[in-house]
Amino acid sequence: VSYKQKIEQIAKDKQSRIVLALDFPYQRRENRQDLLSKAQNIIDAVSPYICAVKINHHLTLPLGIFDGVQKIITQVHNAGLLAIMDGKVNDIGATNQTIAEYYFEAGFDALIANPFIGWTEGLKPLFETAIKSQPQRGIILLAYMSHKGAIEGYGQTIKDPQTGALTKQYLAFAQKALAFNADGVVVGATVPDKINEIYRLLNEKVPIYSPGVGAQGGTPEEALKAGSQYLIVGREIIQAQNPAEQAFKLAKLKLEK
Ligand code: OMP
Repeated sequence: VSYKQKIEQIAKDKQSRIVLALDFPYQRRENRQDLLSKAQNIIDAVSPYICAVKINHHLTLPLGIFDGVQKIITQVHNAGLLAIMDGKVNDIGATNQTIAEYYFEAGFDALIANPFIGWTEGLKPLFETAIKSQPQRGIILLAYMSHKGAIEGYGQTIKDPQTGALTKQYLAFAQKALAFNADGVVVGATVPDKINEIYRLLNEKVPIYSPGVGAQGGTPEEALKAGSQYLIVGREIIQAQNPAEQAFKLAKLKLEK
């Protein structure tokens, strides 16, 4: 069973397409021990209303992946959820492979990567590492990021090296995600028009994950209407008065679509 099929099943069973971005602000050395218990408490509170937890450098740097983070992954799995590592992997293939081997050994089910590196000697060894892992792991590719500066890279007009035709960088990335059989693409909730363009191109063969709801100004309703299948949400849940209630509300939106 692929990662893409697993998360689809969990989303259906739990009736939630919310991926919790388990991000906390910088903590001074003397306060870092609290990070682990804070993370564990949030997962305990919101796990009934989410389908996966996305971990970023916010936790891997201070806690280490084989110490604190592995405990979090175990908790995530015990709650029947999947764990995504937001590594935005972006290096030569041999390095990407080593990065992936460590993350997968720690228990992550999927890894986010940057398609700007290209296939040969870039993404290919990463996809191969994911596919041959036991169980098979997923690779999610960025297609259009949620921040304003994304237009400078993902928003560029490019000339297709094969056909010579002009196209948008993000559409070329979406096309590649299809060709590589990626497990998902990330498109910012802040750019619903681009979500929709990409959605029409992908035709539900590759699901769209959208971060940028709330704190970054995107609205969940617009992202979902445009075609996002999963919402990646951090501060809007973590910094809410009642994170569980907030996660529940966001999960319900999709069902009302
Ligand atoms: P909040 O803005 O707090 O909801 O967090 C969003 C999370 O999604 C953070 O972990 C970001 O690093 C991540 N993210 C984006 O915000 N924008 C992107 O374009 C891509 C990602 C990502 O790859 O998850």
